[in-house]
Amino acid sequence: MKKVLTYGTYDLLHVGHINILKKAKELGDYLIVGLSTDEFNAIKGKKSFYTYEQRKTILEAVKYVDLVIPEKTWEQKTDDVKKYNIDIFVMGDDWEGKFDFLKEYCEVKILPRTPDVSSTSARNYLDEAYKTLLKS
Ligand code: C2G
Repeated sequence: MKKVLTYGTYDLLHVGHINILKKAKELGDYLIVGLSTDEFNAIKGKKSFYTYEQRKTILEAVKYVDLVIPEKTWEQKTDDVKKYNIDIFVMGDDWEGKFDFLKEYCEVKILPRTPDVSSTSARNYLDEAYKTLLKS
């Protein structure tokens, strides 16, 4: 069984997330997603719209995802690769080169991001729509 691992915040799930999860799963047989906890997001300088538990529930409903584990630190990736016997580590190309140290333990595959979609833009749209609603 070929096991694949990827990480992310996966807030406000959108087609860019689905595309990379689909492609990651197609590279193997079993996909594990390291989902950033709310505390780790704070370290990343991110504040997600949905809580970790909500994002986990949503992610677990995606047919490409086999297991969701918490991503609590930058440093856990090597341990996770070993612990779960990972064959392929996958990330979008905004992370190109950042995790090459994992090449010692598994294949590192960088995939192109889906253009013109992001949780940030969705969040901004929601914020603006809500402000407009409040004014009306
Ligand atoms: N992604 C994508 N296309 C987009 C947006 C995101 O392919 N339009 C990919 C990213 O490249 C990443 C994954 O979807 O591989 C999750 O993206 P985020 O939730 O934004 O994750 P990020 O904040 O980049 O956290 O340790 C790694 C970090 O936890 C990654």
